[in-house]
Amino acid sequence: MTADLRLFELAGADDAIRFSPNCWRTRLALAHKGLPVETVAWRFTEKDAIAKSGQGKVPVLVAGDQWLYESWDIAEYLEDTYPDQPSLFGCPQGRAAARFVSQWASEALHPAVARVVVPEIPAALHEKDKEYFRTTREAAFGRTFEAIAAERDEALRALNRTLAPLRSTLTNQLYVAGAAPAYADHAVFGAFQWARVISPATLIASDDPVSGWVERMLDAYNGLARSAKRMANAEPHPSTSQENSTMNMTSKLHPGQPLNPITFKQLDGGDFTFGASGGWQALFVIRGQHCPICKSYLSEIEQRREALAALGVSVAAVSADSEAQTRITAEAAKVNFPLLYGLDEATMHRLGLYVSEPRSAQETDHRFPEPALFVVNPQGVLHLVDIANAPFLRPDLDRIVRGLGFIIEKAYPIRGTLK
Ligand SMILES: N[C@@H](CCC(=O)N[C@@H](CS)C(=O)NCC(=O)O)C(=O)O
Repeated sequence: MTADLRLFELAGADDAIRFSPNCWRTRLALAHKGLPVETVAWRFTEKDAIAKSGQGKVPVLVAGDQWLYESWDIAEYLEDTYPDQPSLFGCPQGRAAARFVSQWASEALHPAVARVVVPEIPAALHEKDKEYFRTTREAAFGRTFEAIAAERDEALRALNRTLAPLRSTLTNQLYVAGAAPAYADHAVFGAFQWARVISPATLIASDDPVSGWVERMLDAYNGLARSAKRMANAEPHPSTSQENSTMNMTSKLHPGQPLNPITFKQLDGGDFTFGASGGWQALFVIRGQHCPICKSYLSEIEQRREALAALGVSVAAVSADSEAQTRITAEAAKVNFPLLYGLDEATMHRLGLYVSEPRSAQETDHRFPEPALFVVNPQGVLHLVDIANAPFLRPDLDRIVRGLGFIIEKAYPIRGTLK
């Protein structure tokens, strides 16, 4: 049985603007545990509403007759009260390490992000909070908001330096907690969600490994953080948004970096995720049902499927075809590995694929990718990349099998990682 849980969360003038980094930690921890919660919009000056907790800050979680506060203490409470739900820490050592990560975020990351976003917070606040916020924060900074805003460029450079250990960690693993998100991620990500909800500032470059992780965290827990309301000025302008610019040019993926897992559709109706299986995965991008070379190449892959499986490498192929077109391919090619569909144009650009316009309506009825091969390792890191611009360019499959055997047996390093 779960007690009814109520979470007091900091809100702006608009109830739906929830921007506290500490409250986001708790929201994500509750989602991780799969616990339903009623959230209550709370404002800085509404100290009475949380007086029963014996202090004046949020998050405050009300669980039955207990009034809990301090994001870390709430995380421990959730872990210990709901031990059968997915763990926030994994093990005692994981708990201790998560505590350090949470402290690092509170003591190093939050102040660094605050220098960038604090001057923008008053615009979001309820009238009754504005004076309180300015007075307390200017006293804490020892400077006016105007003086803080004037140092923005230096604040961004300092933030960039603060992020160094997070960046190097996420260069080698998908999440702070390892292969899947857990409390260490919630504790750090709260700061990025704070900035995302409140500020138009771009804290990190789109090719920064931290940026890929932020995207993964936005998608985690059914897109809980991504679906949060943002201040209107925090929404990216259409002409400068990353999504928009990547629609106009291909981007280059970097081997050696975690690949944001991508979900495609399977013909049996289920989803297939590439990039987070915990094993070696090879994904062949094919042009589609209209391409005879794809058909014969699929058969050639099928002939090596068992050899690859013996190495621990699973295989799938994906195209931009419809389900109906993919069924025709499946019947013609007779392969025993997943033939996936649902590769949309945004994903083609994100993967850096070359994209073609059909030469005529007879060729096919949609834009399609030229061939490519991606291999990710059990850590979800991109290990091999081959991207072609024409149907005749396909990697030699026997070399691929031998190469993967060599890579796996000898722990051969990822090549081509310099930028
Ligand atoms: N260490 C606390 C910090 C909580 C905290 O500073 N919360 C802010 C919102 S992010 C707050 O409620 N501030 C109220 C105030 O400044 O009066 C935690 O991790 O929960």
